[in-house]
Amino acid sequence: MKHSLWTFTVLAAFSFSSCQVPDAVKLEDAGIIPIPSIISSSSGVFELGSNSTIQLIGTGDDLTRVGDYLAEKLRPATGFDIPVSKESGDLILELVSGEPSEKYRVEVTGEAVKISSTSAAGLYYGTQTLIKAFPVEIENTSAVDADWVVANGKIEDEPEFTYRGAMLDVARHFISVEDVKHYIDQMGSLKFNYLHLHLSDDQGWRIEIKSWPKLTEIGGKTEVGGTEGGFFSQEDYTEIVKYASDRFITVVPEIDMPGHTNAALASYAELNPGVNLPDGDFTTMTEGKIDFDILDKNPEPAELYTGIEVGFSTFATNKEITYTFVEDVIKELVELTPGPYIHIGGDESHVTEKDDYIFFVERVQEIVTKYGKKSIGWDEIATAKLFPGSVTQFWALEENAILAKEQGNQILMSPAKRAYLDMQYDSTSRLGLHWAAYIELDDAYNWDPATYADGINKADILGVEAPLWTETIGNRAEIEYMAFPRLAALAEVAWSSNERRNWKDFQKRIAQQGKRWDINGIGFYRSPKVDW
Ligand code: TNX
Repeated sequence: MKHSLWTFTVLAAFSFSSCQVPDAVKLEDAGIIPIPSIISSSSGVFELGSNSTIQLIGTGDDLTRVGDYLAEKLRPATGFDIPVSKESGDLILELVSGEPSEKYRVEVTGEAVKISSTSAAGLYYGTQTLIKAFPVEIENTSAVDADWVVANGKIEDEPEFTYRGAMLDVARHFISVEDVKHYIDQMGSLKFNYLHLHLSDDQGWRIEIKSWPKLTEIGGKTEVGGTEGGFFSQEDYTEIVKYASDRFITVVPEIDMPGHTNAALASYAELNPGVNLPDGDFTTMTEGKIDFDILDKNPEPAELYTGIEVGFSTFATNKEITYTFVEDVIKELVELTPGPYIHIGGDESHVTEKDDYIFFVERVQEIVTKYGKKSIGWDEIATAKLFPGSVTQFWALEENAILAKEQGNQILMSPAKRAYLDMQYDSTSRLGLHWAAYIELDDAYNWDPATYADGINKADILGVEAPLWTETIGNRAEIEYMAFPRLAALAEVAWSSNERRNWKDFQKRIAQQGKRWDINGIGFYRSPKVDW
């Protein structure tokens, strides 16, 4: 009798306590991507309730924005008010004094959650981590019934690389402002901090340049496959820059040159040295060389191009008008771009003579420098003299990365075999190319930027970028299918140290992320490597 009473008491106490304080998955198992540097757990949970409030400690618009962001993220699914104030709160965002860094700390106790950092960006990353520590139902956009608990513990985190980028090719297929913003939202949640926009290519010119209006009037009209193209007005571009910056993401605009310029050459004949479309007649070339004399006298605009060949176009590198043009474009872009970089392209200029290419790349860097910015270019630019601070984006040739390093310049790692989101997952993928590789989720995950290329070490690397080329990708659903889940793998490659990363653990965490994407309505690729 005594015994069963004891059993009853214990059971009652158990069920009573589990009813009062619901369980939460430990922070280690919550599915946080990218994996934070340090996670330690303790017993108990913090529970968000209808009286919860956010308290801001510190000053500045950025701090308020992060507070509002957290509130807006937590309100819909919980149905709670979650006011933001300086008074008091159980969700505390503290901007601490000190050298601003992206490092942040999250401390969860039964009473409160406190996120602290010396920068608003750090607080933003902390809120992203916190959101992922809540049950996945927090992603709902209308109220659902759930226990809004986070396990007690402490997270300390900081990024491995200062540049964590993603690129959208809006030239091969135009991508609308709305779709770019949607991508930015996902980038923000994965702690990316640079959005590279590939704004011009053979198939389209996508940014309004007021001093050269035909670029968009003519060059923006079409896209791959011959469908209608489009372009960003300067207002659209500014809106993207602002939207990104509100999420601590800096836009890097790219004008690809001297190759990949057919859309510009179709818009303005005077830029055209007369190289024609692939399979077209190269009538203005004599013995494989471009006969500039003929064209200087009688330049013709190129035809608009809607195929997917590369390497057939070039600016006339020996004409002064080319540099007037480039300077006008860069000047207008710089006025719209608060970030430090202008991307000058430089890849696959197969019909530009080597000397002409080098001359061009050096002059363009000079123009970028004149307007107070630094250049980024695809790895071929390292065959030219690099200006101090110019960044070489490694995509194909290790020897070019080495050339950059030898010149004392930094490298942005985008190896096509690992980081290209337009590569097919396997031979059955319905979208994508495979000239570099098939890239399954584990291929995108299992590489170390610091040992990937012989002779290129951590200190030589500015960061990691995941490019999405769009020859085969034409709408939001297709973007999502190619980018996710691989973008999350690359976010972890860029943010988390190699020692901290582990494929088996990532497999589990990405499955939880998949549940969030399902709630967000993101149609990701269900890689067979993951038990979704
Ligand atoms: C190579 S990567 C290119 C792009 C293509 C891409 C397709 C690079 C610098 N140039 O022009 O879109 O392959 O995967």
